[in-house]
Parts: sequence; C-alpha cells; structure tokens
Amino acid sequence: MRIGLVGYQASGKSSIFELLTGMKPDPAKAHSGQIGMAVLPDPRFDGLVKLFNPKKVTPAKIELFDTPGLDRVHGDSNNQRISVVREANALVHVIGAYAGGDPVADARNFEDDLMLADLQVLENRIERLEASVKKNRPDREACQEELALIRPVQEMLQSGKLLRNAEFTAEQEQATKSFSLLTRKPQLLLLNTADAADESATSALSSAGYKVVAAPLGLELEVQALDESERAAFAADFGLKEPSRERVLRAIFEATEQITFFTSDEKEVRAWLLRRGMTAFDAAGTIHTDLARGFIRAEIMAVDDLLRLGSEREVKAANLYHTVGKDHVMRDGDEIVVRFSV
Ligand SMILES: Nc1nc2c(ncn2[C@@H]2O[C@H](COP(=O)(O)OP(=O)(O)OP(=O)(O)O)[C@@H](O)[C@H]2O)c(=O)[nH]1
Ligand SMILES: [Mg+2]
Repeated sequence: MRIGLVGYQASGKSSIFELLTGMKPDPAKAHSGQIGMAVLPDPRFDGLVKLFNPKKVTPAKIELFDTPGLDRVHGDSNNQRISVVREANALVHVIGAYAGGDPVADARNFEDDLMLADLQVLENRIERLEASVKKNRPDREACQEELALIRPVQEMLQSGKLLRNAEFTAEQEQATKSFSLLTRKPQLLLLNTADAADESATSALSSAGYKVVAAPLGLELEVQALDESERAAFAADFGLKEPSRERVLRAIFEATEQITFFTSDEKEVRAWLLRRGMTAFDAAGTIHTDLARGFIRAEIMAVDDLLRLGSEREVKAANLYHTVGKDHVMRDGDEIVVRFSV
C-alpha cells in the first residue's frame, strides 16, 4: 500500500519522509513524487526473532510516497500535483503548524480542494456518459447503468459529504475504482509542530472528527543530524522525550487500515502487511502466488499466544492452534502456515 504524504507547500512532507525513511528526497524529482520504505516497529516481531533466532529477519515495511505540495493560493495550478497524489492508496495530510496558523481551517481547506478535484473527475465522466446516451449507440444501456451508479456519488460530494465514510455498494466501488477518488482514501492528519507537541495541539482536530498525530518534524530532523553524543542533551533542551518516529509510523499503520501477519521458523522470521478484512487466501497470495494458486488450507495461531506459551506445541495443547480455509479473515498478529500443492 502506497501511503502519500500530502498537503500544502512547505508543510513538512519531505521532512517527514526523510525522518521516517532516512532518505533525503531529491528536489529535482519533487514534481513526480518519490518513494521510500520505512520499517514498521513491532514488539511481536522482536519477540519472534528472540524465540526462533533465525538466519534471516524481514520486518514489515511501509511504503511512503512524498508528493508535491499543493499551492493554497493558486488552486487552479494544482491539477498536475493532484494527479500525483491520486497514485497514493492512503493519505497522510501533513499540516504545517510550526509557524502558527489554524490547523482546523487547513484541514478543511485541503479537504475542500480534494473534494473539488473529485467532483471534477466525476463531472467529466458524467458528461461523456450523457453524451453517449443521447447518441443512442449500442453501449447506451451500459452507460445508463454507470450513470445510475456514479450520480449518487456526485450528489454526496455536492452536498459536502465525505466519501471516506460513505457506504458504497460493490458495484459502486467497482464503477469508481479507476477514478482513484481522493476523498475515498483512508486519511490521517500529521500536525507538524514547532516544539515537542503536547496533546492539546491535536485536540481541536480530533474534536473536529479527524484522526490525528502530532510531531515536531523540523526539530527532530535537527536532532537526527547531530552526532550521537550530542543528541540527548539537545533533545532534553527542547523537551523532546523520545523520537516520534515509531509513534508516527504506528499511527500511519493504524489509520490506513492494515494488519500485520507473520511467517516464522528457524530460517526466517518475516512480517507482512495486509489490508484489514482480507482472508487467509489473500495472505497466501501476498507470500507467493503459488501459495494462493495451490491453496489447500492454512494453520493459524496468534503470535501473542505463541510468545506467551513459548512453543507451537504448547499453543496446540491449549487448543489455540486452528486449521482454517480460504475465507478465514486474517487478524492482526496472526502467524500463518499455508498448506498448498501446485
Ligand atoms: N521551523 C520549521 N520550519 C519547517 C518545519 N518543517 C518544515 N519547515 C520549513 O519548510 C521548508 C520546507 O519543508 P519541507 O519538509 O521540504 O516541506 P514540503 O511539505 O516537502 O514542501 P513542498 O515539497 O515544497 O510542498 C523547510 O525548509 C523549512 O523552512 C519545522 O518543523 N519547523
Ligand atoms: Mg517536499
């Protein structure tokens, strides 16, 4: 899942990208967006590594996408930038609050910009479909069906309703998929503060209904750039208790509706990411296409049970080891063994 760092210009998107991935984005490529990976911290993964002491360890990685900032004044110049943002599967809206400003107004303005962009896409499509219907061509019926599916979506947007929380039918989901609607994507706000943030900085945003996390990105980048020996003293001077990196990554992970599952043995302990609601079959396919193709069944246990009881044998003895079929909905923290034949 590609997670877009999005927002207005100079809000701190590239700063958070660098802080989380350790990679400095190349300004020359800023217009098309840049991808970097960040390891997702997970105590269960660390526990499995201790238990198996494997030859190889592969933690889960989150794919971050640094996107060009929108111009908040010249809204009509944003089309190309917005087309880059559409490539993301989920949005982390970075709000620059390090020099004052009104974060709630920022969040709403940005949301409005995204809604207008989505409306534009729908209106263009609807116009073309209506023209086709008038011409009475053989695809007339298909066009009418599509219109019936997407007009209600247009109406939702026109009435200011957020698509993120709206119920779509499976057909509507399918009909709107190729539009990559921005306000349909899961979203987290990241408030970029000047100082070590206290919770009060985010309370106005969470009262307004947003999922939000705060971090002083500029300050933390400065800390990261220091020599190891100087970091602690500098951080203490500015009231930084611990780096926000892990906290921010966990918040992104939660808000983007993903889960982690694991495959562990003496050879390799590995963490995988999956969208919430996906099945054992999808998990198998994430590991390898052969595993999905030849799927017979899967054996599942909770990593928490394995770590608490100390071995697979003990988990079995406690009746916490389960054989499941294709349709088993994976839970966060499942350990899986896929039985397959190809
Ligand atoms: N003081 C302070 N300045 C910051 C902070 N974050 C960003 N800035 C300022 O904003 C500039 C741009 O930061 P970036 O992280 O590149 O912002 P961006 O969102 O990637 O900007 P665009 O890619 O141009 O949209 C920095 O050079 C700083 O001048 C911060 O936490 N504190
Ligand atoms: Mg940038």
